[in-house]
Amino acid sequence: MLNLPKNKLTQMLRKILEIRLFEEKVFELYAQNLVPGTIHLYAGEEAVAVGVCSNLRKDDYITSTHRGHGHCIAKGADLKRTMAEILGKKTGYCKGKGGSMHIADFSIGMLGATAVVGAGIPIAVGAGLSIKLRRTDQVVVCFFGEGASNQGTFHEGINMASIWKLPVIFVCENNLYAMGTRQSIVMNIENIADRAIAYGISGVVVDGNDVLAVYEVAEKAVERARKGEGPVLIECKTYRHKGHSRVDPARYRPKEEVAEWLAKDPIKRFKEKLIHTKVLSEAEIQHIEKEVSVEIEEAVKFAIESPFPMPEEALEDVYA
Ligand SMILES: Cc1ncc(C[n+]2csc(CCOP(=O)(O)OP(=O)(O)O)c2C)c(N)n1
Repeated sequence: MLNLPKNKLTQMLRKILEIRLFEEKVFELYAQNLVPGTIHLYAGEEAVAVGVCSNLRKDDYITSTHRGHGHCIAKGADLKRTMAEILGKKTGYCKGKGGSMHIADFSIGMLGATAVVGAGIPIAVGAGLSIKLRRTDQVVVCFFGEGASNQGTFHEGINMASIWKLPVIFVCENNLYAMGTRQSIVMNIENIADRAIAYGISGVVVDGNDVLAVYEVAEKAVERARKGEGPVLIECKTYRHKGHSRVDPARYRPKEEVAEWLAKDPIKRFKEKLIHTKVLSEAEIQHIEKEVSVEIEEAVKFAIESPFPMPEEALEDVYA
């Protein structure tokens, strides 16, 4: 896998760091009361967004969830406009009216994040149908959690994508918990990927904390979808470092389990692999980290200095 060119691997490292450092900053800003509403952090799951999106073109699409910062950044979102949206500012992607959970930007193929669990799935299937009717070779990636895979939208969406052979890659981020509910309490299966069998498509389980493993599996799925061979369900086994949302201390998780997963941190593993295989030196990695930190500071400054939307703009851009 490390036969990927150095610039590609460096780009992947930069993205994974952007997501982590961006969210650490959002976490701080929340504590300073600068973030309206709540936030759902993605820390610990970055290898999924980066491994998958590193296979996508700008004109490919993604749909996302309430935990969407990582997906947006991995798909090429501008850090300044993303930060401004999270802070509810007019310069944000949705003019500050969407906030953390509803970032969309069609120009980079980001069809939208949604707070309604499972709601991105039919949107992705619709985009897949549009690609098929327009006869382009774009693909759609649909990110969702294992909790969402219990929703009707998952079952109907995946069935339609299968019968019509739509270019949709279903990516389940299985972080073991839906809010405080452990998967084993609500599902009699261990692998969400097994659900693919019921719809006649292939299902693959991958280590979601290994960005290169995710890249490899996604590469094959994207290739198949581009050729018109239909959807694939990829289940990425991963873990969120924090609670469900910013207000959840996550006391329902055993300490040993948390420690075990923190040791499998996707960023630590990727850095170690790059150093071990001499793709990048420790100094080179530190340099990239510094550059990313500066970029994030600039995004924070931009967002803080941007104005809030005016109350009279509340009904603009509303479609019903
Ligand atoms: C339709 C719907 N039902 C319930 C909720 C409340 N809710 C928000 S996030 C969440 C858990 C989602 O779990 P999962 O799909 O596994 O994603 P994760 O948070 O683990 O990334 C729930 C139940 C919601 N937002 N929408």
